[in-house]
Amino acid sequence: MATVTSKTLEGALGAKLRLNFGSTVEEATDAQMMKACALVLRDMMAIREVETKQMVRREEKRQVHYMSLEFLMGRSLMKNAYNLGLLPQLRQALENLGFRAADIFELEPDAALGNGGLGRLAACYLDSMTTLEIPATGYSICYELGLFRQKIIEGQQVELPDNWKDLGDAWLMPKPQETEEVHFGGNIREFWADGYHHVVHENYQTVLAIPCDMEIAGYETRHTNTLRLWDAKSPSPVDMSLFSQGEYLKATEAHAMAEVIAKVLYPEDKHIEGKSLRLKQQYFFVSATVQSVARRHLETYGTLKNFHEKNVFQVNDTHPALVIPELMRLLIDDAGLSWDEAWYITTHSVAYTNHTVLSEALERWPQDLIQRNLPRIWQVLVEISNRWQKKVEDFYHDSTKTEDMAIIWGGQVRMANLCIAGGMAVNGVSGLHSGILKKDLFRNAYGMEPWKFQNVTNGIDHRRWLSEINPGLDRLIRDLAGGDEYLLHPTALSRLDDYADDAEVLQRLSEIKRKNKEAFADYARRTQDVVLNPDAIFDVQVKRLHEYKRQLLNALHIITLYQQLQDDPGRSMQPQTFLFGAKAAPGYAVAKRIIHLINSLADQINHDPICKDKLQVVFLENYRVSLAEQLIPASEVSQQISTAGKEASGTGNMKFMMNGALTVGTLDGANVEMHDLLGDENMFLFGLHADEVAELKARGYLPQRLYARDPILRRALDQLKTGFRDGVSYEDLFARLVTGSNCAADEYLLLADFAAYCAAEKRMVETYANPAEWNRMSLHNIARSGMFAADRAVAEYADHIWHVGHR
Ligand code: GP0
Repeated sequence: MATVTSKTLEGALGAKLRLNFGSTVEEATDAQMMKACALVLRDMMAIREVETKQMVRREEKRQVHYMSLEFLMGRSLMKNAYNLGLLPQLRQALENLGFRAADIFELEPDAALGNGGLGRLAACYLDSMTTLEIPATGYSICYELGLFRQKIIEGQQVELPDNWKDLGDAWLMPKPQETEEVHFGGNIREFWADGYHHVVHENYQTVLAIPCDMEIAGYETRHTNTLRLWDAKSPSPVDMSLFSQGEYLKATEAHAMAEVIAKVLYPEDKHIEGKSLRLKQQYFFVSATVQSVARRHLETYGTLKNFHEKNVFQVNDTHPALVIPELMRLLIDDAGLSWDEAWYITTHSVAYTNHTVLSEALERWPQDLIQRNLPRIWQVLVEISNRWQKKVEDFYHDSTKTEDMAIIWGGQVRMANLCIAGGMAVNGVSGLHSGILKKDLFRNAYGMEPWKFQNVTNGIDHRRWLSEINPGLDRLIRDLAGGDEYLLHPTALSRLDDYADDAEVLQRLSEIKRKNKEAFADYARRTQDVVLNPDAIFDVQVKRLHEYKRQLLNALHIITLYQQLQDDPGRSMQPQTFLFGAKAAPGYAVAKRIIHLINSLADQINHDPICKDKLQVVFLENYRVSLAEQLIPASEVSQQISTAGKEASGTGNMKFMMNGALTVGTLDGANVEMHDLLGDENMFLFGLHADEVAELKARGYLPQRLYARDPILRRALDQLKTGFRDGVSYEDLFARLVTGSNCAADEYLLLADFAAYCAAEKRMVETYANPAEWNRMSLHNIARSGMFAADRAVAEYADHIWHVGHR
C-alpha cells in the first residue's frame, strides 16, 4: 500500500461520490462522504480477500470458522484505515476535500451486533486472526436491528431501535450467488430402497440464507479475512394473487417467518430466552454456515472424508451448538457417510468455548420445540444422546453422573453437554474460570475426558484499544519501547517498566491522562449534556447491568461518601467523579431498578451544593463500543467488583489496565491474572475469594447480621428505603439485599464485601494524593498488559486447539 497517498484517496473518493451518489465532492453530505470512504477501503480489501482465498486454496490450508451469534464490531472506518496503514492519508484527504475527518468518523454508526463481552471478544479475535495470517471466517446473522439504543427518561431506561444499516451497510458485500437453503418444520420419511436406508425431509418451509460479507483487514499484512453475516429471505414470490386462498395464507405466513429471522438481536446477556424464534436464528446461521463450508470443501477436495483435517468450527458459547447435529446430518444424509465416520469427523472439527458458570445462562431447549421445528436434527440428537449416555454409563456406572452429563433429559436438550460430547476441546476464558469448569460445573465430563479441557485467557485487540484510541499514550510507548514494535509484539510493552523511576516519563504519562480527561469532558458535554470536573478522579464502572457485577455495591459506597459529607460539609476531600454506563436487558426488572437508583443518586448529589467540586455521579447514556473508545483512555479507576467466581474473565478490565487506569477489584476472572502480574502494590484488591464465597454460602450466609452490626452499612441501606429528592423509594432493592423477597437475601454478597470495598476505595484515594506513586503504578499497569493482547490468546487457540500455523 506504499503507493496510496492522500492524493490517490482524494481521487478515489471523488470517483465514488460521482458513481454511487451522483454527487460532486462539493455537494456531498458528511453521510455520503462516510459511505464513500467505506466503499473505497472496501474495494482495497476485496482485492486482498480474493488473493487470500486463492492462497488458502492453493496451499490447502486448514481454515478456522469462528461461529458466534454476536460480533460487537463497533465502528470500522478508522479501524480499517489504521490496519491498512492509511489513517494519516485518509485524514489528510478528507481535510483537503473540505471535510472534518473527526466528524466523518463520528458519523459512522456502531455495528452493535452483540450484547457485551462475548460479542466484543469475537470482534477482537477477528482482528487478531487476520493479523496473525490465520485463514479464518466469522459467521453470524445480519441483524437488521442491532442492540437497542438506550435513552434515559426520568431516570429510567427506554429502549429504541438501532437501525445501524442505514449507513453501516456500506461495509457489506452481498453475495447472492452463494445463497444457501435452510429447511424448517415438515416431517421425516424413512424407507429402504436399493439396499439403502433413505431419510427424506419433506413438507418443510424453506428460508434462503444470503451472505453479506464484511471484509476484515489485518495489521501490516495483505492477509484479509471475512465476517460472513447471513441475511434471511423468503423464497416465495411477492405476488401471491394466483394462489388459492388457503395456500395464500400459508405462503404469507412462511414469508413472514422467513424474514423475521434476521430482524433483531436478542438483547439478553447471560440469560436465555427460550423462544422458538431464537432457536430458528441459531439453526438458520448454523445450517447455512455448515452447508457453505462443506460446499467449498467439496469444490476443493472432491470429498468430505478429510473435512476435519481442513476445517475447524470454534463455537462461541453454546449458541451455535447445533453445528454438531447439522454437520452429522449433512455427512450422513447428503454425503452418505456412516454414523461412525461422520462422528469421527464431527468430533475432530468442533471446539467449544464456555463463557459463564451462571446457571440461568446455561442453554437448555425444550425438546418439543426442536422436534417441531427441526425434525431431522431431533433424530440425530436422540442418537447422539443415546450413544453418549451409554458411554458415560460404561465409564462411571453411576446414575447421578449419567443424569448430570446427559444431553437429553427431562424433556430438555442441554447444549453445553452436547458441545462437550461432540467437541474436541472445551475451554474457559480465564485461569480461575477454567478451573471452576473442571472442578465444578463440568467435573464429571472432566473426569471422563480430561484431555478435552483447556484454558485460554481472553485478550483484547490492543491496536484498537490502545494505539488507535489513545494516540498520546501510543506516542509515549513508541518513544520508550522500541517504536511500533509493540503493535505486533505486545509484550514489548514491558520495556516501560524500566522507566518506573523516571520523573519525566511519569510526568508525561500524567499529562497524557489529563489531556484525555479534558477531551472526554468535552465529548460528554457535546453528546451527553453533562459538565465533568477534570480535576476529579474519573472512577468508572462500565459494563452490562447485572446483579453479579455489583453496580449496586458501587452505589452503596457512593451513598456512604455522600453521608460522610453531609455530616461534615466543610471537609476537604479529593474530588471524585463516578461514571457509570450500562444497558439492562429489557426484561430484567431488577437491573432496570438499579439504573433508576443510580440516576436518582446522581440527581441528588449533583444538585446538592455541598457536593460541588467534591462529588459527582454521572450515568452515561447508551454505553457502547464507540463511547468506550472515548472514555477508557480518560479513566483513572477501573471498577471490576463482581462477586468472586461469577465473572468468567472480564475484558473491560484489560482495556482499562492497558490505558493506565488502576483497578479496584475482586479476585475474579482475569483480575486474578492481572494480580499475578501486578502484585498487591499495583492494584486495589478487596473482598472474598471464590473459595470463601462458596464456603460462606455453604455455611449459611446471613446478611441481616451485617446490617445489624455495621452502622455505616445500615445507614447506606436505609437510604435506599427513603430514597432521594425525586421521591422514588428503593425499598425493593433494600429488601433484595437485607430481608430477601421470595429468594435468599443478597445472593451476590454485597453486604459481605461492603466494608472491604470501602477500605479499598479509601486506599485508592489516599494513593491518588501521591501523584508520583500513582503514575508509577499506572505505568506498571500499561507495561504488564501485553499478556492481555488478543494476539496472544488467538495464538494459543491456534497452537493448542485449532492446530493451524500463524505469523
Ligand atoms: C458471558 F455467558 N459473557 C456470557 C454471555 O452470555 N455474555 C457475555 O458477554 C462474557 C463474560 O461475562 C465475561 O466475563 C467474558 O470476559 C466475556 O463473555 C468473553 O469471554 C465478561 O464480559
